Amino acid sequence: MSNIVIKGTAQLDAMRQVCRLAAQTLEETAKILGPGITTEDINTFVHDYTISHGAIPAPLNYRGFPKSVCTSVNEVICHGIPGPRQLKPGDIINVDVTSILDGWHGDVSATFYIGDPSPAARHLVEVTRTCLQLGISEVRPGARIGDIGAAIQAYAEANGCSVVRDFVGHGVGQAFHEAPQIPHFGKRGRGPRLKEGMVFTIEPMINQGGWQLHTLSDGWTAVTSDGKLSAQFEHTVVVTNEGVEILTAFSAPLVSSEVF
Ligand code: HM4
Ligand code: CO
Repeated sequence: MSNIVIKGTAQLDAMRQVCRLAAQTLEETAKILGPGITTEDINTFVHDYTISHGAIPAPLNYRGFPKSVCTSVNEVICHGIPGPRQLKPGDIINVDVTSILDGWHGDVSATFYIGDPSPAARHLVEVTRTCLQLGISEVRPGARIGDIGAAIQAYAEANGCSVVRDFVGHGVGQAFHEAPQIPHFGKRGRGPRLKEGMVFTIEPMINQGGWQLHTLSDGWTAVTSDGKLSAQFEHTVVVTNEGVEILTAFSAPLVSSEVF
């Protein structure tokens, strides 16, 4: 857990393949979202799409997680468990896909609108999307891990939002979660230096209200303590000699199939 694995050419080719599949899975999932569908429907789609492409859904049975995808609605910050909850107009939902292909993991998530969002929900989701972009923009050889969190925290707080402290981005490769940890808050110039070949997620969870959370009795579902909305976007990235390559990049709009 404390050893940062540097990926070479062959490993990066494997990571590109699984990350492309994870991004495709999320892009196809976006097309089934809408009022009336349940988070269980999303789980079924992600599970079947993953298996039919020769991959394995990483969340299933990971440390006892019971489903193949995380679905986090409204005040749920992350690790929402799919079930009978029906989506309704005005909801926001993060869908977090992690695929395993040939033993390599690709991790990506996005927050989607169901129907027309309230102005406050739209503000939160757009701030969160920009936070991910600003974090990614810090990535280059020689930069420090703290630079990523500092950029994200500054933008979130300047826009009246807060940054979740309890969950961080992480190295990813032959394990789902590897070193290093990537906090989405912190101070510029602090932490380990980034090196070419490091692969990790950046996945800011941004709240409308306070950053405090609690976990439901299912042992997984993390919710805001004040009941206000939370949003999240995530990419898997690699440090290149040029700067950064987004391995889970999309060709389609990230936020909503209905609004954009
Ligand atoms: S478990 N998603 N995510 N997420 N875990 C099932 C679906 C899951 C996580 C997770 C974000 C950051 C860190 C982690 C983690 C250990 C400590 C066991 C390596 O579990 O770091 O797990
Ligand atoms: Co997670």
